[in-house]
Amino acid sequence: MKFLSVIDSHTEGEPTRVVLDGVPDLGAGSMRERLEILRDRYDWVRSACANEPRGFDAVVGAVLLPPVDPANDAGVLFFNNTGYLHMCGHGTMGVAETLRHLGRLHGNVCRLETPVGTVSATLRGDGAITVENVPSYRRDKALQIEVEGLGTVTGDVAWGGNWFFLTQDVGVAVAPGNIALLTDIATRIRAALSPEIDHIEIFGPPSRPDAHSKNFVLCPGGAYDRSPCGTGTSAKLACLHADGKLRPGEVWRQESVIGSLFEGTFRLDGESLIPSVNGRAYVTGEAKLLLRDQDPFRHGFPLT
Ligand code: PYC
Repeated sequence: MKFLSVIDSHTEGEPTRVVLDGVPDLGAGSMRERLEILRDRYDWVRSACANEPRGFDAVVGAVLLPPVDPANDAGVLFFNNTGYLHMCGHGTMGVAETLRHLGRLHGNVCRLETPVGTVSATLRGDGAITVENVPSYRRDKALQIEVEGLGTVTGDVAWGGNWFFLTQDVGVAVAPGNIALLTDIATRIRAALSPEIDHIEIFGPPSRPDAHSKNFVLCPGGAYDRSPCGTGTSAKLACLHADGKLRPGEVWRQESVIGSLFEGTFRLDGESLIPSVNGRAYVTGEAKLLLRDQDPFRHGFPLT
């Protein structure tokens, strides 16, 4: 029987499952190299944690590893129900809160190596955590695509640690009652994009008086992000700056489809835009997942 020790948390409603123990040795290479080994040889770790019956489609997993640079606190590889993420904003907050819960942090700042660069998380008390993300930028402005059943949709393509297609142009309110419809629309938009962009972010007016905007984010595995999406908020900041609508240090409050909130801001480092995203993460459980050899679903079953 194999086992995986995990700690579950949520960040503004979006789950993170940190895998602490039970992952086979991934070597001592870069985070990209270790990600390839995890994907190519031990994908069962991902599937067992993120797929039913032990997980569900919204779960983002995070394998915690020793860092390459001992000055950093840990390395982390993020995954979901269908594959691997380059970075994850809400997941970084979940990892930081998990490390604090375990007493593994020495101060209130933790530095984590990801396959796309090192990020930091500053714990501010009461679950509030600010992530300083990788440099973010807009690649395409006002791209027009033809979407089946929708016609022409206009949006930007931006990098915030993952790739996003960002649009306001769908004619459906961003509201919990429309999640099935928004999922269908976002899935059609993704199908129309070539080359593929794996996250689709649809914006609308906020419901909360303290927010600037509300979003619906379709993740690669078909689940929607319950949080306002840390990498998606970073991509949005890059677009707002490129349009001259947000200056360094100004705060953008991004509401999620379920009504939770991230606060985003950025600094400029030469030509690079460095986003910071603030949200709240809470540990929800500690578990040892048991994967018995006789259990036909010990490695989960994909629904997509
Ligand atoms: O917070 O960056 C994020 C994220 C990506 C996918 C789900 N959450």
